[in-house]
Amino acid sequence: MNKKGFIFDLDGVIVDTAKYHFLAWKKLANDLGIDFTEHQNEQLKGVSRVKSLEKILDWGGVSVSEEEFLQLMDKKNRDYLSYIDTMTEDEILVDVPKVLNLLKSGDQGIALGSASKNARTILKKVHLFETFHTIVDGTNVTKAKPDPEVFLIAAKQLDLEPEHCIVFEDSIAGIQAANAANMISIGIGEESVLSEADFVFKDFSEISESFVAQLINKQHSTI
Ligand code: B16
Ligand code: MG
Repeated sequence: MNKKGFIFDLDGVIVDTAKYHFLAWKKLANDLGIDFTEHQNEQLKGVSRVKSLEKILDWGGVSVSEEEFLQLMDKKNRDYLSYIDTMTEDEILVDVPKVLNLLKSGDQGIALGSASKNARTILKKVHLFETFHTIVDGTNVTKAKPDPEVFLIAAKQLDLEPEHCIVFEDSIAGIQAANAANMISIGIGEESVLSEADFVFKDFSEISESFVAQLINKQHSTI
């Protein structure tokens, strides 16, 4: 039987937490007298919390001490956690359960590969925690995407070779990380943004059962 590893990013793939990151970063930035737009928020997708704050301070031309930096990160996260506290399974993105169920019934490896340190909390909120055989998140990695570390750890934990893994990602850095890991990269979002991906779909409603079967059965080089 063919067994592949399917590795899912969290924000922008399984749920849309970008809107909550936006609200929390905007409040923090505005309190510091810095403007923060949705366009800037786009540039923080898939980017770690530390790097996100560095960018915001840089955009605003604001410098803070190391201690203040840590306090600001903590403040943002507390705000963010208050938003995700009310999340339910209704916030799972369209047809994600359909694909997860296909993989489960096909006995495939299912992993999470996210930059978020809150990934486990969010998966529990939307009742998907038990669906994943392994979860690799911001608490488990030392190098952020586009470094392939997060996906390579996931493959290892699934006990599968990287070339037998498929990554679903919404960020450019995440697609680059999947490509660097020698995995099949599937972009979820705009073709124009995710052009480095092996395949791009607007969302999971465009992913058919036969495409999933093809991913499971074909060799890397022949897809
Ligand atoms: P946290 P992903 C990423 O999640 C988000 O896209 C990014 O905006 C966020 O800064 C990062 O997680 C860290 O999140 O503050 O919760 O640790 O797309 O890799 O699932
Ligand atoms: Mg993402």
